This record gives sequence, C-alpha cells and structure tokens, in this order.
Amino acid sequence: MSHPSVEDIKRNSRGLRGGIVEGLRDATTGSLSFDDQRTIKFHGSYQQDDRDLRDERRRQKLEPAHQFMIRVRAPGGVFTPQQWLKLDAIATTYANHSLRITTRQTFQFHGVVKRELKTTMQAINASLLDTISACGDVNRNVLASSNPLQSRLHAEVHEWARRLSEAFLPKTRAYYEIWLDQEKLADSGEEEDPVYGQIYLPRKFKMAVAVPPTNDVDVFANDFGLIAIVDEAGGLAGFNVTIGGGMGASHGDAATYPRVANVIGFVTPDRAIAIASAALTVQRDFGDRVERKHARFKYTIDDRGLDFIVAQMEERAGFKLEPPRPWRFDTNGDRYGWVEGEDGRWHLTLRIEAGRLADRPGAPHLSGLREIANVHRGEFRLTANQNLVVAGVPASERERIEALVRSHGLDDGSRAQTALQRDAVACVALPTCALAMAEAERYLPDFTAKLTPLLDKHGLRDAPILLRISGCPNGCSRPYLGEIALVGKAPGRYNLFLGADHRGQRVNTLHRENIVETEILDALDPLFARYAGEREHGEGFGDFLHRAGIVALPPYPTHRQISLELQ
Ligand code: SRM
Ligand code: SF4
Repeated sequence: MSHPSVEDIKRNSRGLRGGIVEGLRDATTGSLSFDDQRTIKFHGSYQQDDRDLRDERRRQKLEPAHQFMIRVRAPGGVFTPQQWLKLDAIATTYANHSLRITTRQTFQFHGVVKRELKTTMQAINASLLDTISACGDVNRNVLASSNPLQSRLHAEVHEWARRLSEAFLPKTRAYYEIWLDQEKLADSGEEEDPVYGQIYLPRKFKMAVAVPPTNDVDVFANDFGLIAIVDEAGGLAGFNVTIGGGMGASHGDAATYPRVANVIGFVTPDRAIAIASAALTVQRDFGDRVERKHARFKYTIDDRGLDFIVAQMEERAGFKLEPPRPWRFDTNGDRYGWVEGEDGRWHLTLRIEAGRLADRPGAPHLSGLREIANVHRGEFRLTANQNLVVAGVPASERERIEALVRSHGLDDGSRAQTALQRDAVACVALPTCALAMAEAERYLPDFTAKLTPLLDKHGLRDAPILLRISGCPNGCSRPYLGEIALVGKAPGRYNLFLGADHRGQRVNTLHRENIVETEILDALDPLFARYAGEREHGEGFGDFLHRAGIVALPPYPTHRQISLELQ
C-alpha cells in the first residue's frame, strides 16, 4: 500500500489534529498510524523504536519496541531551576532516566511509551513549557547565543529568540485540544493561519541569533539568522541578516549538500521580525513541495538565485536591506568554567558529553544537577554545543555550587584529557534514531579516547581541534562545520571530512570515504604530525589543512563563493 505524501497528510490533518486522539486510545498497539506519525511531529514528538531490541523482537514475532521521543520548545535554551526539577522528574518517571541536551539548545526525552505520552505532555505543560513546533515543517526552536560574558546583550538577544519563536508559532489549537483536553472551539480545524495556511512549510525552517565574537549557535547553519551588531554605547544597533544555511545531505546524492548561509544585509531591531517573516514566507511560497530532500530554503535560494530571493524578501518586508555591517567571529565553541558577568553575577559553563545527562557509575550527573537546581536561584542555559551554563550565581553561592559540581563528577570539561575531547559534539544516533547508519553519541567517548595518544604523540593535547560525529549524513551535530568530522555510513564505518574553520563559516570537505576506525586514525596521524610541525601561531587545524593544500573547498554550488566572502 502506498502512503499519502506529507503534503497531503498536512492538508487533511484538520489543523494538525489528524487521528492522534483516537490513536492514543488504541491499546492494541504501541504505535500510531503512518499519517499520525507525521502529524505528531508538529506537536514535538517522534515515534521511534529501540533499535538495540529490533532484531530480538522480530525473532520473537513481536512488534518493534515502539516509544516516543519528545522535544521541548525552549527559545534560547533558558530554564528556571523549578522547570529543571520538573523536567528531571519527567525524565525519571516517564522517560529513560536521562535528559538529552540537543544541538538546538533544548531537551529531548527518549523512551516514552504511547500510553504515557499524554500524561508526559501534560507534565511538560505544567512546568510552563511546551513542545509546539519543536519538530515538523515549521519554524523550529530558535537559537540564541549563550555566551555568559555579555549579560546585558545576552538578555536582549534571548528576548529576540523568544519573539521570533512566538511570531511563527502555528495558530492551530490542536495541541491544546489533544494534549491538554481543552474544549474544541466552534471553528476547530478551520483556524486561519496567516503564516502557515493549511500546508505549513515545505520543510523544517531554522532560525538563530548570534552575538559576535562567539558563534556558539552556528548561525550560518540556519535557514535564517541574525548577527547582533553592537553600537558605540554597547547597545544593540541591529542585526546582519543571513539566509540559506543548512547541513542535511544524502550519501551519494550530489543534488544535496551542506551550505553556509549568505549574509544579505543589515536591519535595525524594529525590522527584524518583518525580515524574518519575509524569509519564511518566501520559502513557504517558492520551496519545493514535491521532493522533500530538496525542500530546504538553501535549495530554493540556489535554484532561484540569491538576488531573486532577496528582492522577494524586500518586497514583502516593505523596505530595502542596508549593507551588512562589519563583524567578526572568533569561535563557535563554548568557554568552560566560571566567568563573571557584567552584572557581577557568575556563570559556570559545564561540559556535558554529547549532551546526555544521566546517572552513571562515578558520574551521577542527573542527580547532581537536581541538587544544584534545588539550591540555585539563577537560571540554567543550554548551549547549542550541547553544554550547560549554570547562570546568574551570586558570588556568595559559588562555593556551594562548585562543591556540588565536584561531588557529582560534573566537571567533565576540566577532566577532559584533550581540548579536542572537551569541544567534541555528537548527535544521538543509535539506539533511538531511526535514520542512524552508525553510532555517534555512544561512540564519542571511545573515539576521542583513541585519539588522545595520537594527539599526545604530536604535542596537540591542548590544540582546540573541533571534532563532530553524526550517525548519518543528515548532520544533526552540524558535522560539516567540524575541522574533523565522522559521518556514519554503515555500522563501524564513516566518511571522514576535514577542513572546516572553528568559527562556523566554512564547511569541510570529504577526505576519505567509508572507512573504519583504524583507517581513520591512520589518516589523521600524519596530518596531526604536519600540523604540529608546520602550523602558524594561532592557526586552527582546518585552516592549516587548507593552507598546506591538503584539502580544498568542496565543490558544492555557491559554497566557494560564500566561503570566500566570509573569510
Ligand atoms: Fe536532526 C532528523 C536529532 C539537530 C538535521 N534529527 C532528526 C531525527 C528526528 C531523526 C528522524 O527524523 O527520525 C533525530 C532524532 C534522534 C533521536 O533519537 O533523538 C534528530 N537533530 C537531532 C538532535 C537531537 C541531535 C542532537 O544530538 O542534539 C538535534 C535536535 C535539535 C532540536 O532541539 O531541535 C538535531 N538536525 C539538527 C541539526 C543541527 C541544527 O539544527 O543546528 C541539523 C542540521 C541543520 C539543518 O537542519 O540543516 C539536523 N535532523 C536533520 C535532518 C536533515 C534535514 C535536511 O535538511 O535534510 C534530519 C532528517 C530529516 O529531517 O528528514 C533530522
Ligand atoms: Fe539521527 Fe542522522 Fe540526526 Fe544523527 S545525524 S541524530 S543519526 S538523523
């Protein structure tokens, strides 16, 4: 039986309701119907199954171990200690006893079974959070720089992430009816949605707000981005606008490729929402609604031409963009440890390996953060590098927080043996991700441990080389912005990419295809040796590989030009 297209499912879903209510009631299966598995994404949840158990259950002629992933909407990734405690309780009551910090500054729960899905959604709502639009063909969780050094600007920029998120929330009341039992209105299913209409966007749409000099949100990997420009008094003058970033690709399909965004101009803050709306609606109207692999804004821009898209945006916004203002990014990483903010409060950035918070032998991280949330009076900020900032700590409280960090082994960052280990990012992959071709999160500690002797051999223990691992080419850890990246091809086999910068402005290049761990280590060893011997002061590994002629810019359309413009 052939399934309806996602476009048809959206059109016939009565404002994203579909048959979810009935499907949740059906106790004969742990699964939802094909259509509802698509519709429920817009409510922030994915149906998955435990892939570690798949073969065994097949042998036993059981249906797969169906379970749901739930993703919270948290623009800019800020949570209160009270919210933290509630999310922690949800993780231990309904999910797999872990909280997963994502590369888009929010939490995912894994392992929620269908009969507890509604209760879990209600519990999330009771923590004054929701999951609306966390997945689906809509504007996704909006990123905001979490650099704690600039407290005043951070607060302002975080507010912009919230505004962008609110401005592009779907208008349907489906979420409230399905999950919170709110009454159906007379026009239920017929709500006017001036932004999304009935068929929403052709594909997901992502926005980020960055504050130079830190590109910790990888703004150039987003469909739409704002780069904060500071005025002479240190206030917000406005934003440079970026469009057309995206990471996803498919192995062996040259029509798909990662792309860094173009910087198209400058707007004052009062025009930011209008220009974001223009970008989103241009993509809504011109994006590909037939081939989902080709439906992201980056392809619309490359197919139609940047000038056409910008002209469309300016017409819809009702103004012309000003020329972009100068900016400079130094890094797309996080800065670990304590820093004092402008307001005299302290902020502690903790390295959380692959964003996974759980209680493991010798590392009771989930419990440790519960203890911290019990005494902390500031906020928690998640970073887009899957790390955590315990933010807004009065000087008098530092010692108490520090003691809890130490006693729960939460000082991963300072314990990491190499700078590479400390900054590495890996996507979830197995066992929950349906699309994973190889391990990522679970492989990260093993792989970085194998790299340590190599780095030591070449005196590179402290070299901040950026490693990113993804279990498949979709690129959820933004691997194409890694100086070294492994992209899963098959169990134990990866494509090795090299040569991004460490500022998120240049994508890397495929270096070796479909290789196993020993081949990866053998490929890196001589490159580390040359880097150690020939690098210039302050030169990053990726930059060195380009200067030494070891890698060239990738052949993707427009990429060369954008990369050169951003240098
Ligand atoms: Fe992603 C699909 C996990 C950030 C590109 N992503 C998925 C799914 C839902 C798999 C699926 O469709 O069945 C993964 C669920 C795994 C699991 O078990 O939890 C998944 N993506 C993640 C997270 C959790 C990775 C992580 O380790 O943190 C991130 C959640 C972000 C969030 O909170 O919203 C995550 N995904 C990203 C990013 C990075 C970013 O946005 O900055 C990208 C690349 C940027 C981009 O969108 O271009 C990304 N995910 C994808 C794609 C490829 C999209 C494309 O244009 O081709 C897919 C596949 C798809 O959509 O068909 C995908
Ligand atoms: Fe899954 Fe692939 Fe995304 Fe990793 S990159 S979480 S394997 S879809």
